[in-house]
Amino acid sequence: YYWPMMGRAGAVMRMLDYAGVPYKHKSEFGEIASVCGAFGAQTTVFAPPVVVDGDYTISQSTATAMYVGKKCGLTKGMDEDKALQILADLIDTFENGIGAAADKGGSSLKQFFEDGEPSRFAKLMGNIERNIQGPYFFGASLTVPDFVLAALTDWQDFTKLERLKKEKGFDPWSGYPKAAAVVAAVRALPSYKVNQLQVVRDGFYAKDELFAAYR
Ligand SMILES: N[C@@H](CCC(=O)N[C@@H](CS)C(=O)NCC(=O)O)C(=O)O
Repeated sequence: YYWPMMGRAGAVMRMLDYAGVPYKHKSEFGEIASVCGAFGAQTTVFAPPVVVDGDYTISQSTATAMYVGKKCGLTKGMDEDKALQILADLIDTFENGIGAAADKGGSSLKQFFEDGEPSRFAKLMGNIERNIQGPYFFGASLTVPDFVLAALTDWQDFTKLERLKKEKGFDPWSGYPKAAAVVAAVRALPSYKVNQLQVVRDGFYAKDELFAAYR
């Protein structure tokens, strides 16, 4: 259950696509509301994405990703405890980091990315980079954190960072070759290209003001 886009459900859908596991994406408001506490349902999950697998229901993008990734067999070489740390680190870097800074405006985003030696962003991304054994987080095989990194990067790139690079010349990923390679590898999967669902729906692209205030 998720809105009609990849958004926070991106990792779950990409893993199911990659593993060839059939699923139904329920994206209408009434369907989403029927399972989410946020919309009044008396369930144990609050907000989308929600995964329902038989009589098992789970939410939170990171928890759903871990549940689905395990079901899809995307665990080869993965240390599950360390993977949970990495998923939380990724949320801190992307949602609580980039996303929260951008919500405060362009100058906050610039400060987050570029102020300090190293910047807060550089410290967070340095940690992510050092967690990638190479070529993927846990070595030779794609596992859950690789798909979560790619989904979070897709969201930030498509909502704002590709435009930021074009207009301001700042490429956040240039200093992190291992992370960039993970994202490129996931984007190059045939299953990634086959699923044409939009990553971002209208209304979620960063506004002109953000770029104007990035100085
Ligand atoms: N921390 C949650 C955030 C969930 C969330 O904010 N979901 C959004 C869509 S991406 C939503 O529709 N929330 C409804 C609400 O909070 O009322 C996660 O990672 O899944």
